[in-house]
Amino acid sequence: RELELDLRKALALRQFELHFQPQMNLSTDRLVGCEALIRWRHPTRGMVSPAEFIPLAEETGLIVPIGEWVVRTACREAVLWPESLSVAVNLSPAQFKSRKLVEVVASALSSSGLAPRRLELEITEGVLLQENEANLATLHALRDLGLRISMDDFGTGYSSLNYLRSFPFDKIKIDRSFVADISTKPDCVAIIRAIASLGLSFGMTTVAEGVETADQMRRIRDEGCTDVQGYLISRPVPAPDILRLLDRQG
Ligand code: G
Ligand code: G
Ligand code: MN
Ligand code: NA
Repeated sequence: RELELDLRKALALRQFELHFQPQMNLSTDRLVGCEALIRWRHPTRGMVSPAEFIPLAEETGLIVPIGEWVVRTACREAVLWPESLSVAVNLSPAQFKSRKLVEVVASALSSSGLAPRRLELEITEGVLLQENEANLATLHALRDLGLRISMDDFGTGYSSLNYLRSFPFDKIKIDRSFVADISTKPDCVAIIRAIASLGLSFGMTTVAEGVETADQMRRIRDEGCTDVQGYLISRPVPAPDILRLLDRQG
């Protein structure tokens, strides 16, 4: 496959970029962190979406070197930001199978000089679904480095609630499908309220994802989520734009 051959060369040819999407705290209305999202600038296809190439990178194992580049680059950028801002990196299931993961993350932290508490790793339920014991041990080893762990896309997989018992996450990211319908569907309001309350009981931050309208934001505030992320705050942007957003907030 042509895309696969191109993907093998993309790292060496420096075709990847990281964009960052800010997250805002709802009690202070200030930016508290950014999620790093990879972008592939392909020489002929233009920007290829990670939704397209991350699955391919997973199948081929290329996610391991690409993921290493992501975490190193994210730490190097975040160390230039104010200390109040954290950076979140997405990890996919195949990265958890790599023996090197903990070592790579530790090395990214120490070589960048980023304080470990400013790094967040986002995992989806798929990670815990596979090889439960080994993956739990990896999660604990990562946590022992001093960083934070988020459960991404919460509410979309199976037995989400059980995962909250098996591992103490620092943050729950409420899947944007619930947010998308919050203005029109009472059941989505009820689900978001329940997750916010669960987060409060467990001492976890709750971030509503995909917030696009002022009405969604108002409802999310009312339901007790602690943070928001979405186009209403900002689209994912290159690192220099994050510094401009911070300037504007004063
Ligand atoms: O940014 P965008 O909405 O196009 O991202 C699409 C998907 O790709 C999301 O599910 C996101 O979590 C995933 N993704 C983006 N960047 C990374 C990355 O660096 N590593 C992994 N594993 N997934 C990523
Ligand atoms: O799976 P994960 O939650 O990591 O994916 C994040 C994805 O969500 C990114 O691809 C990002 O571009 C996208 N995203 C971020 N904010 C919004 C939003 O407000 N609306 C929509 N539709 N997508 C968003
Ligand atoms: Mn994510
Ligand atoms: Na998500």
